[in-house]
Parts: sequence; C-alpha cells; structure tokens
Amino acid sequence: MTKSDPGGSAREPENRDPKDKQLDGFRVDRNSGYLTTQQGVRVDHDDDSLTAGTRGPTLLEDFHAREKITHFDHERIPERVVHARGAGAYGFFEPYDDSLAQVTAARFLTTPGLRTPVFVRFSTVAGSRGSADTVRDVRGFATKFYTDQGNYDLVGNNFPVFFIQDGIKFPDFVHAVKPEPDNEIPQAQSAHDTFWDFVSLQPETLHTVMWLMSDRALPRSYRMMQGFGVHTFRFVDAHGIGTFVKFHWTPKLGTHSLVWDECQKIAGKDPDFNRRDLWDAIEAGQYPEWELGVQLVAESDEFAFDFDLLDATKIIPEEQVPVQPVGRMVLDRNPDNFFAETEQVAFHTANLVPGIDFTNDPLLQARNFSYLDTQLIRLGGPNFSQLPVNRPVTEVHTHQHDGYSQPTIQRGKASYHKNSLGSGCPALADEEVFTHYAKHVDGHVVRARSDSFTDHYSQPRLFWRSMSDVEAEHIVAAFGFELGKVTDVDIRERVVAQLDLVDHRLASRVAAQLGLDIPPESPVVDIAPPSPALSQLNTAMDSILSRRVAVLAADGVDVTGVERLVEALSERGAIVEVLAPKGGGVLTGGSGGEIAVDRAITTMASVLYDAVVVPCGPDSIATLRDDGYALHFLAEAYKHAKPIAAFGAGLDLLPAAGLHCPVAEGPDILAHAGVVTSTAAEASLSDEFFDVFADIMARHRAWERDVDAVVA
Ligand code: HDE
Repeated sequence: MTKSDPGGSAREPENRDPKDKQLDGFRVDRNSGYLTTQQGVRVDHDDDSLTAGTRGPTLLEDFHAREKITHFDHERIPERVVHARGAGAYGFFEPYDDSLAQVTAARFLTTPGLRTPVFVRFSTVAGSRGSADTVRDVRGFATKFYTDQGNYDLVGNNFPVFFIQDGIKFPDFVHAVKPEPDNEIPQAQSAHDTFWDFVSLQPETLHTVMWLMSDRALPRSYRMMQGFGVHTFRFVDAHGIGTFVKFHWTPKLGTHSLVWDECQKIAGKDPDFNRRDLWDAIEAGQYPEWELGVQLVAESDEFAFDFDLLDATKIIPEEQVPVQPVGRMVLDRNPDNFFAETEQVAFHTANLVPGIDFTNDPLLQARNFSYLDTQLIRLGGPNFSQLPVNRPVTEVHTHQHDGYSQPTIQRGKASYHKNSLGSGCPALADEEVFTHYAKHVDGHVVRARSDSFTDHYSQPRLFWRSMSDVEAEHIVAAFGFELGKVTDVDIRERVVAQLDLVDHRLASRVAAQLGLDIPPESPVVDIAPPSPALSQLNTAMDSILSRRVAVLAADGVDVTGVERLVEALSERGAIVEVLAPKGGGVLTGGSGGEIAVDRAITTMASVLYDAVVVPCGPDSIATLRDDGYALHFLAEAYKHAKPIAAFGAGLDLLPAAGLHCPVAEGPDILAHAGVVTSTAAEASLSDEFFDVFADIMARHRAWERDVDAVVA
C-alpha cells in the first residue's frame, strides 16, 4: 500500500491548509499494490472459496473468505437518528477584519487573513440515509472549524428557529415526524397524521412549521440556502465580558428554492439532486461561498425584547438588530471518501473554543448532552474524535486512554493528573485556555417553562405577513397538501384552529383548501411591521453562476445560434447542455456544422434544469414537435415558472407544447413573463437576446406567469 497524493479534488500544493495536510497521514490509495488479507498476506485468488473438491462444502479454514465476508457484514454503522442523509465538503473560513475582537477572544473570528480550515455537512432531517434529497424538510448546516485553538462546531440549520423550546420534547417531536412506528410509512415526509397531531397539540411548533411550509424547506441547492446557529450563543471577550450573539450564514448565490411539484418529481428522477449539485459545483471549481454575519446584543439588553432571547422558536428581526458581516466561508474540496469523512464526522454543540460560550437556552443545554451521547453509539465508543475528519489540527494531550478501537499508542506510565512519574505532563496551561463564562445562577429547582416563552403566535404571524403574495400562496398550498394527507379530521381542524390564532386569512385559505368550515376570527393582539429580510424575493438575484440550462435540439438545429448561446451563458458561469431525442454523438446543423449532444432528453427531465432554450432549425423543430418527451419537457419548465428562450423556428415548439404565450413577431426581442423570443436566428440574433435571457435567469423564476391551466 502507498500513501496517495492529496485527495481527488485536492487544492494546489501552495494552498493546502493544515487539515488537508494532516489528512495525508491517513490517505491510502486503493489503486496500487497487491491484494492482501488484513494481515498483509498476499492473495492470488479472489473468486472462489476454499472447498473440499470443486463441488464440495466450503471450509472453515478459508480465513481469506471469512475475513472478507465478516468485514462486509460489519460495514454499516447506525445512521444518525436525525440528519441521516447528508453531503459534506472541506473549505476555509476567514474573517474580514478584527471588528469582533471587542466582543470575543476567538482568534479564528478576529484575525484578518487567518484562514481556518472547515468541514461542512449539509443534511435533511427526517429521512433515512437512502431517502431523496428534495423532500419538504429543514436542512442541517453543520460547520466544524479546525481552529488553531481547537475545534469549534457551529451545528446549525437553514431555518433560524426550531420546532420546540426544551430538549426534553425532542424525542417526542422526532417520533412524530419520523415514519409511523407500526408500518414505517411515510419516508422523509411530514405529511402524515402523527406529525400534525403533535403540531396541533404543541403550538410552540407553529413558527418553525410556517418555515417548513414555505419555500425555505425546498432549497434549490445547498449552495443557495442560508444557515443559522438558531440559539442565542454568547461571545466572551478577553476580560470575561459576555455579549449575546446569533449566527447567520448568507449564500453569495442568493437563497433560492424549488417548487413543490418539481421536488416530488426530482425525488424520482435524481434522488441525489442536492448532493450531486454540491459535488459537481466543487469539482467544476464553482466554489460555494457564504458570508458569516452576527447579530450582537449587549447583556444589559437581555430583556429589551418582547420575546425571550433564550427561546429558540424566536428570531431577532434583522430590522431590530442588524446582521453584521464578519467573514466568509468557501467550500473548495470534496472529501475523498464519503464514509470516512461525511459519515464519520461527529459534530457537537459543546465543541467550543475560547471566546464562545453557551446561554441557558434549554434546547441548547439538551443538545450539549445529546451530541456526545449519540456519537458514542453511532461511532462505536469514545475514540471517535481520533477519526481523521474529527481530529483537531492542534495538538491533543489527554489522560483518556483505552476504549474500543484505540488507534494511538500512548507511551509512558502516568495516565492521570497530577503525576510525578510523567514529569507532571501534560501540564496545565495558564494562557489560551477555555474558561467557562462566569454566569450567575440562582433559582429553585423546578420543572416548568418560563412565562417569557408562552407567546407562540406573534412570530409565525410576523413571518406570514412578511411574505410576498407568491410565497404566501405556496405556504397555503403546502398546508393544503400536508393536511390533505392527514386522515384524522380532528387533527386537520385543530391545526386550522391554531393557524387562526396566527392569522385569520391564513386559516381561512387553508380551511378552504381542505373543505373545512372557515374558523371564527380570533382576536389579534399585535400587528408588528413585516420583516423584509424574511422574504426570499429580497434575496440576491444578480448571478446565473452554475445555473443549468437545457437546449432542446435535433438534427437540423441552428448550430451557430446554439454555439453563441453556449458562449454567452458560459461566460456568466451557467452550465449549458444540449439535449436531443437520442444521447451521444453529434447533431448536424441546418446550415452546416455540427454540435455534440450532451444528454438524451429521455434520461433527463426539465426539473433537473433551471432554464430551457429552444433554438432555431426548422428540421430540428419538426422532429421535436413529434416528440412527446420534448414537448412535456418544455411545458413542464413553463409550468414551473422557469426562464425560457426560443428563437427562429424554435418559436413554433411553444404552441406545439400547449403554450400560448405572447411571442415576438419579428427579430425584435420580446420578453414576456420569463419567455424571451425573437424570430432571428444564427448570426442575425442580437447579443442582447442572451443578455435579456441571462437577466431573467438571474431572477430564477417568472412568478408573474399564469400557469394554472398548463398540463404538465
Ligand atoms: Fe440536532 N441532533 N438536536 N439540532 N442536529 C443531531 O447528532 C438534537 C437541533 C442538527 O451533519 C444528532 O450526530 C437534540 C437544533 C444538525 O452530523 C443528535 C435537539 C439544530 C445535525 C441531535 C436537537 C440541530 C444534528 C443526530 C433538541 C439547529 C446534523 C446525529 C435539544 C440549530 C449534524 C448527531 C451532522 C444532529 C440531537 C435540535 C441541528 C441526536 C436532542 C435546534 C445540523 O445528537
């Protein structure tokens, strides 16, 4: 066996960080050497077991076959009880400046130019390891910072709030959302009785349920979603002074979502949609980037809000406490081995470095117990922090020893503190140590929720009232879908009654979807101003980087037009693929030339692309208009409000697909409801056509389009 060069997508040697270099010590190249047993004995035959005669029984003494099968039998470890399905990547974090030095001693946040290696794992929550990516769910966004003061884990989600306030409810909540215990149905879905039963009886869930019913639960890409630490944490400065902090990750590409119909179809067409997207983007060098922001609240303002900072079902509206940008994170390297790295990575909310500490948030307090506990069973004992992906890049010296699969050989006799036989080592440090924040604690032992946690309706209302019309429509449709799957009518009614306490119009619209009576209007006590930061329509919409564009074509296509399109969109970072009735080979152009086919239309689907183009070419269009897959492709993209461009004879495919939208009647460009058309083709098509299309693509969807009657 030989050590390989740094992994598959390793960085250039000069850019390698300490974590990447550390992993070299563990990387082993599969593609070299001779086949051996685990004991290093060479093997010359791996196809047949050792038997008594060629047709006789297999012998127990076949240690090679037994070892091989035994290891195989033990390949699986328990999947995570939640967040079982995920995708991970390495990268780095760097602060913009030292502005946080006033509030935290954490060096990785305050040293400008200091690049801290990170490993990030994104995940869905409810589904098992083999479930589809594009389900309606919260997404995990867990970051391990390998800082020069030890590992810090920010184990967040893509929603800023959580379903419950106290960790003791977590097993109840998870049991309710997971498949029902009698028949283990449904997989990776909240649309079933037990989940909504729980929601209807536990109104603290409502705020996060609003997020779950919104487009936020359907991210287009892990690269296009926000991340949040959720809890209020505490920064601690060099003098031990605390400041409350909420963490926000904001994606450079903007926050974008799929639509629900699309999600359900992708779950069949490409269940790895989000995982593949992350992997492919990093392989292509289109490194995803997020900005880290913080909301800071002085300890003296702890009670300045009409909610409790310790309540994880609440946000601090950004309009009240602005998010201050402090640094950026870039993911630029895929792991070498999914199991070793993404599956074995172990996050823990209690992995802290000097300068960051907890608050009394009862959800956070429970998590501080749960994560270590869960790793013990999942990773088989107490030595999991020595797995390569989990090792800090700082030196580790403890008196902990032994345990299952202890990989290190600790030398010396003294495995206790204090000792004289080991020269008193390892020694206690007196600088750069973690010092727990000296918080004052005083109270009676009670099992009770604080009164300051009882308002469950104001913030779901704030969220609902901050939505644009189209986002609100999606929320109502999502409630209609989910509750429509609930078989117990009492549960449906109870949920609608709870929604009425949030907003009467919301409850009425949901009731109408379900054929239930409109509930009586509940008195609304507060009407807070909306928070524009909550609407995804206010996200960044200035880039088409890594958007996927399908070009529908057949023999006779306008090769010049397609080449110009590919060039214009690729320059802006989009990925353009030519799809034809048959995969492979080339298409011949109507006016000469040829162009390679990237995929067969039948192996793909419109839901796997962000935009569609129908180029000119009378013969190409004549073929496509008889191709039901091509017509469905186009109609479905239209239905999902995706940008569409057609030029020259390509315009004729729109009505053939049942789309009767306004189109250009001459070479002048017409852009209407996300459909860009011109009768010009080949070299006569103006460059502006591509610019207009790219601008529309940057907006992601044409929500103004009327799609109700479109069959797809
Ligand atoms: Fe987790 N959570 N959680 N959680 N969580 C786990 O830890 C738990 C909560 C989150 O990619 C488990 O290693 C409790 C909030 C992420 O490996 C487990 C409570 C937030 C991940 C666990 C919560 C999260 C987990 C399962 C309520 C957002 C995936 C496997 C007190 C801020 C990390 C594991 C990865 C994973 C327990 C609530 C995020 C069982 C008890 C709130 C991103 O320990």
